[in-house]
Formats: sequence, C-alpha cells, structure tokens
Amino acid sequence: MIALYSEAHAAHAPAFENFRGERVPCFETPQRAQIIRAQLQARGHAMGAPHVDSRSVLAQVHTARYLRFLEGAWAQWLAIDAANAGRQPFPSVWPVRTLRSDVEPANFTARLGLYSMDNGAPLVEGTWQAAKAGADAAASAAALLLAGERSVFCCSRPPGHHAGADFMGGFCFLNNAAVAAQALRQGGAQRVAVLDVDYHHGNGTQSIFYDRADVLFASLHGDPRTEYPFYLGHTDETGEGAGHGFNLNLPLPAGCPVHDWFAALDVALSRIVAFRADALVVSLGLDTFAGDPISTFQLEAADFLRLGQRLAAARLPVIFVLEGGYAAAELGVNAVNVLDGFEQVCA
Ligand code: SP5
Ligand code: ZN
Repeated sequence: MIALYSEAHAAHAPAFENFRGERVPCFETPQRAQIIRAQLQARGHAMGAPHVDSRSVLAQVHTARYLRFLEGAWAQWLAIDAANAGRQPFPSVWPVRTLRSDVEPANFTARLGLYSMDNGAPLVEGTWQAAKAGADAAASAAALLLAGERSVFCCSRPPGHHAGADFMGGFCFLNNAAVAAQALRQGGAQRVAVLDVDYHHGNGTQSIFYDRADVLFASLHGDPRTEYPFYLGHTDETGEGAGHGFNLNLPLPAGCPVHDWFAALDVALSRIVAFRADALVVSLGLDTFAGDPISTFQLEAADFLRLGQRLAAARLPVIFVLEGGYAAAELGVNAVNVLDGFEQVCA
C-alpha cells in the first residue's frame, strides 16, 4: 500500500492545550506521524509525498472566509503584538444561539471564536502549512485511487474529522477525509462512502455531507451523551433534504466490549455495500485502542488487524486518512496493523 507522508506536519507542534483549567501537554503530537512512518518503513510499505494541490477541492469543502481566516491567522495574531510569537491564541467568545455568525468581526479573538467549535484546536505558526499538506495528501490519494490504485494511506496530521465547512475544533483544522471524498467525486466516482472509526464522532464530516446523497457518512463512536464532541452523533441524525437516509450514526456506550464494536462495524459495512459505493474513505482514528489516554473503547493490537481484514471484505478501493489516536508508543503498530490486515485479504 502506498503511504503519503510530508514532513510539513511537524510544523504544527502546539506547546500545550487546556484541560480542566490547566495547561497540559498537547495529546496530538508530531511524534504520532513519525512513529507510524517508522512502522510503515519497518514493514516495507512504499512511501510517497503529496503531489496534488488541494486548493480547488478545499474551496468545495470549506467556506472561502474560513480558509482566508485560517491561512492568515498567524500573521494577524502577530500583528496585534509582536510578543504573540511566543503565545498560542485560544478563542474565548463564540456566536452560540441568538448571536450572529453572518457578520465577520474585525477583532481577532472574536473571529477565532466564530471559526471554532471549542478551544481544543491549538493554533501555532505552522498550523496552516501542516494542515494544507494533509489536505494535499488527501487530494493526492484520490488521484492515485482514480488512476487505479487499490488503497492509499494518508499519514498526515493534524487530523480533520471535527473540522466543519467553517470551523476548527478537536485538534482539527481542514477536513482531510472530506477533501478525499470530494476529490473522488470530482474525479468521476459516482458514490463515495466515508466510514469514520475514530473514537469520537466525525461531526465535521457529517455536517459537510449532511444534505447530499452522493456521499454516505457512517460512523462508530462513543455515545455523544457522555463523549466528545457531545453535540452531534446521535442515531436520529439520518441526513436532510436529498441527503435523507445517507447518514448513519452508530453510537456505542463508553467502555463497550470489542465484540459490540465489531457488530456495529458490520452494520456500517452492510450499509456501505447496499449504497453501492464506488470508493471508500476511512477516517482512521486509532483512539479506540484500550490504552488510549483520552478514550474508553477496548480494542487491542490484534483487533486492528481484524479491522483491516473486515474493511477489505467490502472489495472497494480505499483511502485511509489518519485521524485521532493518542497512545503514541503503540500507534505505529496499531495503524499499520489495519493496513496490513487490509492487504492480507486483498492479496
Ligand atoms: C481527532 C480527535 O480524536 N480529536 C479528539 C478531540 C478530543 N478533545 C476533547 C478531549 C477531552 C478528553 N477528556 C478525557 C480526559 C481523560 N483524562
Ligand atoms: Zn478521536
């Protein structure tokens, strides 16, 4: 399997995030992608670099004003005060119900709030560069699939599935899975399925495709009544307008047994097969691992091999996009187990 990797991810390395009123080291680190790359190389996978500029696809997935803000955010942060170079901006005010989000404020912090769902996406000087390289990898993976490749893995970060059309959040800035799906549609795939197996519901991806019948979104995740992102991911979210019936949420209780997780995976895969997808994008979060520091599912290394095998049974071309997974030491084995499980069945 071809794995796409760009060193640009390392430019996004926030010093800290906020947790329960304290500054804590960021869970989402450059080390994550480096550990996976090392495991890919150790197991003989071919490495490539992103070769497609995602900008035109990004403009179909995100709003123009959000992209403009994100690309210019660091320069604007510095323009307020040169000393901001050593500080991380966080939002402190948000346009929730009854407040207007149609008028873009001039104030930087107000705009940061407008374009954020939470204060959990730490922004640094290299954020745009890293996120853009991840989107370029997603667009490149789509090009490879359309040229006949059976599967491609985007070893990119920061992750993307919490990012909506016009907001960041949950470590995510640009929605790489949505870019991959949209690029596949653009390139001629009639129906694309996105399967999100990250521990957290992919609220951004769901919202981007919610009114569309050409992209099916299916997700297995911790029940939003207790798990992040809390405000989306329930079973009654089935799509709207033309998209009605093309959104499938399978929330599972925190701490649920591995057997239940695989039963839900079967339900999602059956729906994807019935949809007659031409291609599959997998939002590959590895935070379902039993040892993950911020999640509660119970998957072990061997389960990730099984996941890859189960995915291959759908007999579809697949783009794997890295999402979450914070047990850094085990992340390489777990991620590459999915890819190797997939290839075992394809071979
Ligand atoms: C891409 C992705 O996986 N994003 C996840 C963002 C989660 N942010 C909120 C995390 C809250 C964790 N609280 C559990 C603390 C356990 N000590
Ligand atoms: Zn996650």
